[in-house]
Amino acid sequence: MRKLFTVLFAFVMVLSACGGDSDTASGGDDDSGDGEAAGPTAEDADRAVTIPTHNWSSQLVSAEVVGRVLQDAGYEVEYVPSDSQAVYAAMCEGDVDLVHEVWEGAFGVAFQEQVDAGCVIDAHTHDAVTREEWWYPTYMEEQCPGLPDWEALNDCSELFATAETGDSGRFLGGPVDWLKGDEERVEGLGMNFEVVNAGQAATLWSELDAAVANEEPIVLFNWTPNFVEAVYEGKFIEFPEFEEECRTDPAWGINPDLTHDCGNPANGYLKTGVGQHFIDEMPGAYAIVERVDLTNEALAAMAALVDVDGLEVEAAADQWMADNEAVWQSWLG
Ligand code: TMO
Repeated sequence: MRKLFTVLFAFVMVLSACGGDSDTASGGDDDSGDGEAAGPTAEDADRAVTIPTHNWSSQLVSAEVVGRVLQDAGYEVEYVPSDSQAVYAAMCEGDVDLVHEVWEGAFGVAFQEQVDAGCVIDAHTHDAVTREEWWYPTYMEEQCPGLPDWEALNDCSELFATAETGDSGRFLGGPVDWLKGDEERVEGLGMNFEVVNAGQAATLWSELDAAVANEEPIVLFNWTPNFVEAVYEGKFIEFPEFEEECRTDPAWGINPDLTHDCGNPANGYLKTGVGQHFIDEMPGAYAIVERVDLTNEALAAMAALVDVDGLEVEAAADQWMADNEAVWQSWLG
């Protein structure tokens, strides 16, 4: 019975592939006949795969790597610089095909909204386990006993005060499109801190470097996997443990009147999301994208090639691909 179904299904697939949907004409219907290699199939639309680029190093390098793997298989690729929150609505609308670094802490809410709407598909959970949180260099533990506990940090808030923040401590947050709920957290937990957002990721790293050189107080946004752990010693602040309700239900947690009285997920996911339109229009390309798997080691290495070794994104992708040929070859299937 199962065999019969398989045969019938295959027959229907052949019929529909031959049906020649004119708006999904083949881009790479090669007639070499061997038909084994991954690559554009008769069902793939003749257009470029659109990949968004964002404002942190591992994403830029991995976007380049994913694009080159698709190109290697015969697809065209187009990069679309995108806001890292708005990209999920853009993917729902069909303006980009995939987001291959969906970090739970920053983008879980925006991503899930589109998954719930049915236009974005949760295509893969990467091997990487992620954390995005307030972070300090280890020498702060001498100046501020009790770290990494958040209440200990709050008791030391004056240490972090600057002319800009007056009597409040200064927390250096990431660019505003990495929505972390930092201001809401400060309010929800009643902390004596002011959030100052960096314009770009590079500002985080240059301020960290300058503070470490003189062992000056700093608490800033950081994440893992990243290059930072290989270069600086430090820890994440331990806030009350994350639960989904913390973001939505004021009654949850130690503050009965406000949300965000907790940290970000300590063992967050990293996912690949794709537009349903992409699966429909480019099944061959989707089959490759679905196999892309990023590990903590891969992301940290990609970030380090740019932020430690100073390579341009394209050169970093060259290097990572040369060092990890078996990994990306396996994505080709
Ligand atoms: C999404 N990010 C890794 C910058 O937190």
